[in-house]
Amino acid sequence: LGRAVRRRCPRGLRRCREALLALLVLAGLGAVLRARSGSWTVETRAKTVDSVPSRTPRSGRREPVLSRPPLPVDALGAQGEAVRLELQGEELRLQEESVKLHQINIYLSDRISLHRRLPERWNPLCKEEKYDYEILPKTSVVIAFYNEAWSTLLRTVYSVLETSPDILLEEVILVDDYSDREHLKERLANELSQLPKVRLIRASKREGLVRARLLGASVAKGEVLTFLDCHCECHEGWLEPLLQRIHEKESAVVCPVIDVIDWNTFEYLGNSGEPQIGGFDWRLVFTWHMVPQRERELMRSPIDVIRSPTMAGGLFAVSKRYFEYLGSYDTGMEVWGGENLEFSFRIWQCGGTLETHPCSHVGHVFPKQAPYSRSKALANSVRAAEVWMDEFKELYYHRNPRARLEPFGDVSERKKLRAKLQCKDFRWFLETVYPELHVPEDRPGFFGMLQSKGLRGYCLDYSPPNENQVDGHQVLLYLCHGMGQNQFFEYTSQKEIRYNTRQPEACIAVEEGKDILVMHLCRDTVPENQEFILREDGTLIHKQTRKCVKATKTEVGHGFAPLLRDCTNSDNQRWFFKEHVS
Ligand code: LR7
Ligand code: MN
Repeated sequence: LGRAVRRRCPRGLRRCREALLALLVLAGLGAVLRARSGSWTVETRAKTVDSVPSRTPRSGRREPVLSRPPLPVDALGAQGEAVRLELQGEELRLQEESVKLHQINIYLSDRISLHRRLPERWNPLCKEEKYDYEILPKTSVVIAFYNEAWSTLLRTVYSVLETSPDILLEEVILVDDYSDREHLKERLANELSQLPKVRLIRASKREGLVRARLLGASVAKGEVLTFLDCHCECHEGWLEPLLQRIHEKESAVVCPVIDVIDWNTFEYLGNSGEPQIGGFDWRLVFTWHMVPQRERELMRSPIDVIRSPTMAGGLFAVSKRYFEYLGSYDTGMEVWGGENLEFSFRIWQCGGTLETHPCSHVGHVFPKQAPYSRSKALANSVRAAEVWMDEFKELYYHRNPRARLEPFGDVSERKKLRAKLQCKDFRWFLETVYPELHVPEDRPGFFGMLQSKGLRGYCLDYSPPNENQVDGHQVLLYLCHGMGQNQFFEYTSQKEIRYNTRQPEACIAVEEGKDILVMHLCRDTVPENQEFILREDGTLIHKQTRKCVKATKTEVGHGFAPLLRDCTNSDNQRWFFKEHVS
């Protein structure tokens, strides 16, 4: 199992007091000027290389708050490798029970050191970077938690203390969002009171992650707020790049690269390649993307910051002052969900930038499935849509008609904030920040459920076995449910039938010699086999084969599928779009 744990000595340190003083004065002056002017100066893309004018020699790494205790050679998962315990009987039962309760293999987590060291998974260039430790702002790390398991929570805390330079860490604020598990009461308070710089505060009712984080932020003393989830492990050197960037550009909100820690084996799946950036689909679900070429061209080196349209939500650093200027969070959001897109839209539309720093890596345990109810996510997303998306919110409502009916409370304060900060509109955001996102046309009468006239109550339905792999599978017919999602299609002026609720977007296609409809990825120029003619009488003709789409009995799915047949004028060959079931 375990291998010897390598330990490195910190490199030599150097000081640069004068530079510190001069910069402090300048920074202070800048702060006063900006605060006075009332609006935030929108800076151009300041870059790591040339934004620090006089290059004072930067010092090497600094001592962390706590040093890592040495690990036994055979310690489980000590190097981030996958661990699979060979269990039987009672032990196996306990492991399964822990997975049921936390959706994470806590039985295993409890057996992995709280002080393990992650293997290095950053771009080797990151190691060469030097930082002006005396000049960088200090940060308060804010970690909200709700009913988290002991070992994942404590491992998060230790990893922050053991990877963050003492000089940069103001404090770690843990916010207990009204957990009811016994181990998080006295026992946790006692444990944390032994640790330097760690504070524990408790909500007096369940606040949800937005207000819990704000509770932490409200007592934070650091100049920068760094938010983390409560089941993270920080990689060596994770903090400096975030603070360095905010030091250069106060209106930059900076995310680390989020590496996966496997919920079952606790394997650390970090990699040193190009990180992914955040987007969303028209259900307002967060998505990951490759870095687009246009952004790559702006980068001066592989370890330059990468601008990202959205963030996953849990892990980011922001200047406290800028966070407050931007209106922190929408406190009308409950429990979980939506706040990440809302904040992302707000950052961009109101003049900030959202970036990922390739040199900052933090591992996050992605649970098997959600460990608690996330039913508030819908209302939270609606709040985000109502305040920030202008007319584009309709594209969301079309694809999720239930959202339109969801009570979402009062957003008038948030709209006032938007007006006060003179934020740009959503069209600007789409065109400038996220041009890769295809914007549907949604022409009246050409989107929604595609219902069969002959086979009454049946609609085109696409439910690929894997959410993230939308292409290649057959389109079937199921009873119309009127909830958008997997029964939502759009017929475009390019004559495609697009399945454009999620990403990547897929289009209905017919493969050579076949009579079934399948999904292929959409293309900029519509391939012949993806072209359909929808006549006014509802006849749907596949242009290349001149055949008609017919609701037909089959062996698959619920027994019906759209198949290509010779055109006969029957009602089973007629189709019409409907927005709602009536
Ligand atoms: O009611 C709650 N109160 C809380 O304090 C619910 C949650 N929380 C805490 C919770 O204990 C955790 O520390 O808030 C944090 C986030 O909750 P998770 O870990 O259950 O969320 P997640 O990791 O599944 O979800 C991602 O999206 C969320 C949207 O609301 C938040 O923004 C999470 O922070 C975010 N996590 C990440 O970005 C990590 C990477 C995941 C991805 C992609
Ligand atoms: Mn999480």
